[in-house]
Amino acid sequence: MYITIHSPFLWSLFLTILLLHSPIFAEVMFVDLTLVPPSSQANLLDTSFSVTVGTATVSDTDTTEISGDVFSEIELSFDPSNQPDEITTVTFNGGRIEMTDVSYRLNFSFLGSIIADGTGIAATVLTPIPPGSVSENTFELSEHVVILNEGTVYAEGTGLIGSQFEPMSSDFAQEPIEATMEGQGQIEVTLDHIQNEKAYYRVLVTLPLSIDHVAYEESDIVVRLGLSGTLQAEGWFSRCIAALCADLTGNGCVDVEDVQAFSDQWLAIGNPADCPLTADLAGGECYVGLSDLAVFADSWLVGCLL
Ligand SMILES: [Ca+2]
Ligand SMILES: [Ca+2]
Repeated sequence: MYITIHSPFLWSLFLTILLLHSPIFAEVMFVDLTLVPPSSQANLLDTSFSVTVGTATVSDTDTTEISGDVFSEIELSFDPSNQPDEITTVTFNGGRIEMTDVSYRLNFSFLGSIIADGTGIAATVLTPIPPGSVSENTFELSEHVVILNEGTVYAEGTGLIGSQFEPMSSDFAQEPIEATMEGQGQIEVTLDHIQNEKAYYRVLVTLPLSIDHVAYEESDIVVRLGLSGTLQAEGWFSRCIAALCADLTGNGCVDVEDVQAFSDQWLAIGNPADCPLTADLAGGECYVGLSDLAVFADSWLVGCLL
């Protein structure tokens, strides 16, 4: 069959493929990490609310269950048997983590009490200066931030303390709290199974959280919010492990016809849970971009009779 390449774009894609045609380098995977169900080990956080009046501090604690997801971008390499070799970077790109509501009651004995409620609180995780580095499956939390950006904390007092303590309200949507972290997180990638020329991997991220935030400070009253525990989230990605994954026309050879088919899906986006894009050869994020092109280029002319 005689094929003509009409569009200049197709030509440039074609030339890029020829240039990229080289051994594969580290691959970037886009993984939607979902928080695992809360247990005593993870996603059940201890929170605290404390009020210091003068030199006396009264505090109360409550637990909160967290759920939701964290979008991540992971760069890693694979050995010839498709086992994960080395994870080099991890970048968190947001997502939404919900907290169940919390309430606190602080007793100042005969002086009265302060009642506080945290409702509708949600947060997101970001890497301010991407990418975040990973060494031996460990990353520094100082390279990432948790931002509380939804929900409110409302507190008011009764009795004598109530007359000293103006009702306080923090709206995180109006004034987000950006919490920097210390310590180290863990990231693990394991090969789960291989099916239809694709390898499927599981990612597990463990992130110890410790937030201590001054929510209010006026004359001799200081209000602090605390949060500690472990966030754990898991996700999946797949990658093409056979060169003929790039044979999009299904004739057993990766050639210019496949470039045409590839370009038809170039920059297309679909639902990762049921991805219709055959050209999504890498990343498993159901998007056809440069990392897919690199895999395509690596498969160039495989199976073709020359
Ligand atoms: Ca083909
Ligand atoms: Ca892709």
